[in-house]
Amino acid sequence: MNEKIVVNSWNEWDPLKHVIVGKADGCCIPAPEPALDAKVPEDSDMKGMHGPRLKDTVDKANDLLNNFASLLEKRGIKVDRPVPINHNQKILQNYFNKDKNMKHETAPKPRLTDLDYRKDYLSEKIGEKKRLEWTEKKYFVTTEEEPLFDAADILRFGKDLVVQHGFTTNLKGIDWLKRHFSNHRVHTVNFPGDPYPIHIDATFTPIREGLIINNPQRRLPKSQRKLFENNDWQIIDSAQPAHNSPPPLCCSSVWLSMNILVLDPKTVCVEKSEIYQSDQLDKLGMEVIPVELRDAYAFGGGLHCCTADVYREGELKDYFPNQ
Ligand code: ABU
Repeated sequence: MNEKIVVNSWNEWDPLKHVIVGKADGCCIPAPEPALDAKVPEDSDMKGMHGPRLKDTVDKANDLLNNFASLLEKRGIKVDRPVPINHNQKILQNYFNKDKNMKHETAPKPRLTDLDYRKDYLSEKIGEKKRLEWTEKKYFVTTEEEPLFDAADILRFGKDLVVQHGFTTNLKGIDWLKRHFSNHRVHTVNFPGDPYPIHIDATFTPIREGLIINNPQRRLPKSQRKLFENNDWQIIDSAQPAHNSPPPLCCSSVWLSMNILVLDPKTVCVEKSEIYQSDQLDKLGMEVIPVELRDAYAFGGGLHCCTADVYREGELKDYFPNQ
């Protein structure tokens, strides 16, 4: 029972050996709050709805997540599953007091090697409060009072961490990361094409050393490309999504097409219906493993969102010696 767990994951593409796959149990449609309103489109079917999700949708999402977990296990990857918690309850702590939490995530997203889950959870709660202030006052300054970051805004490239500044990660949060990861170089990026910058993992996706796909509606500005260009990394437009709209009661965008899980530098899991993204990755020389997950998107996102690396073979490297 007291099995020692080694956490080691320095980038997004080294061979994956141990991972967490989320569960849909207890997930809710989040209760309305101004920050959420800003993210959910006017014509969304989520408007005016909140509370526990219907059992048959939870069961369907769990079937898909279980199949995904089995597929990974069959490939020799150790898979852990979280213990479900009841999200439909009051939250009260230093920064946040909300009658109904109603979070809807399928998994924690601790995509850094030594951030603990609680920190991630707290930062998410602070994030909701701060986003609310941002939405009401309409400028970023109010979000800069306290450190706020979300691990899903952070990409690991060995010694370099690339962090999106947006709704879920503020500049104070990025300063916090700089202080706590003093052995790393932390780079701030943003993607002006994204009206609600929440999480980097449907925008900028490393495939393997030297190659990144970038959402063509949210291109990295030229001024922020130097790090990659100076080190001969290629940034190419991703393929278009296969769908014109997200599935029902889902607050992520259609760009979950890019929310993929790289198993090793030659193998990648892509959502089964995302035929254009699969085709592009196939042409880039990857073995593409189709994974059906679209009916679980509403529970917190795609293949990258619902997983968290525990162990990838490999060590800390410097991919960007020319800073
Ligand atoms: N976590 C990915 C969601 C980003 C998006 O909706 O585009």
